[in-house]
Amino acid sequence: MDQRFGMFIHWGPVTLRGTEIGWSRGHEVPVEDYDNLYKEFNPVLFDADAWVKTAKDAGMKYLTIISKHHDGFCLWPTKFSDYNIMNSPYKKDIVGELASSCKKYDIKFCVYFTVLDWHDPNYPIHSSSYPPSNDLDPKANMNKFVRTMENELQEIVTRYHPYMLWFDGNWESPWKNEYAVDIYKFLKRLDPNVIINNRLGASTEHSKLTSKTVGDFVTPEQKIGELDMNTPWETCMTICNQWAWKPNDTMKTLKQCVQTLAKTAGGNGSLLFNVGPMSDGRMEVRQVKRLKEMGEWLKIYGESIYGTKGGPFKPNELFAATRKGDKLYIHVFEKKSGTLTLPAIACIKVKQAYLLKGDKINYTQDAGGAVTLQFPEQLPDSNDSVIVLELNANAETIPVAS
Ligand code: JFZ
Repeated sequence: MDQRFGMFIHWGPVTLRGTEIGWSRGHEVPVEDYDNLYKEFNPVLFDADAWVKTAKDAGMKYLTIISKHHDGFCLWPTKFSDYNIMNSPYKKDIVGELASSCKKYDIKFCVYFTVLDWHDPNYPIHSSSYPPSNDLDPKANMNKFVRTMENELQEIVTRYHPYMLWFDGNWESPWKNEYAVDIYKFLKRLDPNVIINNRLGASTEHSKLTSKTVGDFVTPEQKIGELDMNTPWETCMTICNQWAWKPNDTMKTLKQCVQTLAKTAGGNGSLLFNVGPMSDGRMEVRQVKRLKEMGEWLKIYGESIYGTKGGPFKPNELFAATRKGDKLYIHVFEKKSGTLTLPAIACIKVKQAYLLKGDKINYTQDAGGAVTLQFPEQLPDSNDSVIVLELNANAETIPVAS
């Protein structure tokens, strides 16, 4: 949770069409066509170091690559399915090369793995849809399917030593919670330190912890999680709209990107920010540039993000708060008026206030503990200017303001 910011990568032969990974199979792209794209997949410009360097320069601390998405194609050389990268013209271990580059650049390497697999004949559902199809193939064999899944996961864990496993595709009826409980135990036996997300147990609820959750943290998708000091959470969100590359997809502005990160940290969560590289192996120049701009912001303001806790105030459109030691960081998104009054922090005194890496800020604190900050004429950063409040007590133990 201290890392706060990671790169999600959705990629595969489907980028030759520019439609959504998995979901476009049998819709925008006919199944016959989709399932043969791997024969043309030859991303000769793929450079693992370049991708990892892009993550590093963005200020990201970890990276999660899909190893297999719902279309069943494996980006690593697996012994347990022929539908893998070694049978494409490219024939290089994408997952392995990224694992090595991450080691080189000190980025934590993590792996996404889908449960449901519409391509595997042993999995009973063969078509992409939500709500899921009710058409269950009687020739499918879930026991065999689960065995293959275990074998593939064993390869991934023992070969690439992922820091974290990010499961997905746990919402269809053939998947049972018993399978998930077994696989969770199996994985923790293989590597007691591996962290596992909450999309392994059979469920359609990803944002909240439930009594049946199998996994270590929750995963709100395409929305920022709510302030929560108890349950670890990681929001996954796309830099554009589609998970896999789409030509001319609308890209988020720098303001949206920076404020998303600040609101996530302000809610005590992490942000897994998704990039979809192109079919030739490169990431889009405009996306790399945008990520770099986030990195530039983090170079100045990183101390208010990494290793902080969120709260004690709920993030909103005007501001978010993070905290570490005796410091409270107020992320100011918008200057609606000349001042900002924060919810009261009872029994705690603000000793001084200043712009992070900048000048003093005038403020008052009333008898109830509410602080009013006086904004300068011009805030230094139009996306998020951070004001530091130094307290006479530990900021991390302040109860969350209701
Ligand atoms: C899932 C994947 O399907 C998606 O392609 C991407 O990998 C994302 C990170 O995770 O997203 C979902 C999950 C559930 C539904 C739709 C998309 N759903 O229940 O409709």
